[in-house]
Amino acid sequence: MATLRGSRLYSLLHMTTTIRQLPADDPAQVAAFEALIAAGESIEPKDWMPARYRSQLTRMMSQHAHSEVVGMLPEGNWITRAPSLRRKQSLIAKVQDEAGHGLYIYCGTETLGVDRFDLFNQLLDGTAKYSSIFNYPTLSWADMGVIGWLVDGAAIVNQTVLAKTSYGPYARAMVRICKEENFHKRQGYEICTVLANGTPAQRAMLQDAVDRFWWPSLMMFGPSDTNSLNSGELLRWKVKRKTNDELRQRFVNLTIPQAQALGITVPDPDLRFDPETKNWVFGEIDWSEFQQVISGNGPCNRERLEARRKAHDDGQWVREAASAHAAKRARKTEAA
Ligand code: BYC
Repeated sequence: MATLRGSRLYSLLHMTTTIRQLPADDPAQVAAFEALIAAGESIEPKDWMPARYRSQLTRMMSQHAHSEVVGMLPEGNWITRAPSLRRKQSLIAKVQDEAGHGLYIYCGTETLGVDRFDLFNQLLDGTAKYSSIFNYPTLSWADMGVIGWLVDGAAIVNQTVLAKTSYGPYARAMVRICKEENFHKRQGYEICTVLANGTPAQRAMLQDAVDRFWWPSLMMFGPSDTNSLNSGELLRWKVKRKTNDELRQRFVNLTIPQAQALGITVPDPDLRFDPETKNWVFGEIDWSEFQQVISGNGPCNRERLEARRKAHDDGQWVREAASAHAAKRARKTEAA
């Protein structure tokens, strides 16, 4: 595998150094920074920020960018098998949007002083996380509908709140991304509507897709609040504005009426509406499955990374050609 700017060792060393050798922050600067956060000001790239704020954002934003790029793979599998030209066009556009989202967020991450090539290397050598949801297979056309409806729906719930995050470049990227995600969700829900009103076989295909994607969609919001290691710090610095469980509950409350409108069920025998809290109370998530998936042992983790590495290797000539072109232009400008 050809990696950029060195080897797996380079990346591992880089990550270890970043995590272990965070400089000690000046308490007066920390106090001024926290006062800005308390006043609801946004933090911009040239502002002073605690080393830990920088590293937490780098972690979260790079995982998010990787998720967008890996997220292209399960849907990309269905472009050649879309049932009509219209469906093919909208699926291509959606997958292309996801590449764009990855690009905005990698750019945003670079405003924190990291090099996106280091981040790519961490993804390619398997040391970086990306969203658990993309490690599940897409077995039928209904999965394209259900991913748009549930996965993009979950992403919207999470990202609408992130559009108010304290780091300016990330918040602004989220505003644009959320607008596009809304189209993604609608195209997905529209596929689901057509299948729900179709033949018995189409309805069964939709129900099967919901049965497979329901629980993984709830896992997208991360571990329960009691086990979320990063939430305390991220909430204090207003990087996160709601907890994992709050967002998960909001997603369930929004989604169950949509499932009812489609006439399908979610695979949860404990689901019930609580009239007092007005919440849809749901059953226990299988956290051991979640741990397996985020540790690299989900149904498709290996396949996804192999596909990503192949795409990266196949793109080597494009990067070389672009660099040669940029060097030629620079020489011409110098000579002029
Ligand atoms: N998958 O302390 P916690 C999309 C990790 S793209 C994998 O609660 P935090 C879309 C977590 O990283 C969707 N890992 O973490 C794209 C942490 O590990 P480390 C991506 C997960 O950061 C294409 C550990 O578990 N969206 O929607 O406070 C097509 C403990 O968790 C997951 C984003 O990335 C997971 N699901 O909260 C369609 C949004 N959950 O790093 C759709 C930005 C947790 O300490 N990110 N982990 O080793 C976030 O909002 C937050 O980072 C999370 C996790 C809510 C995901």
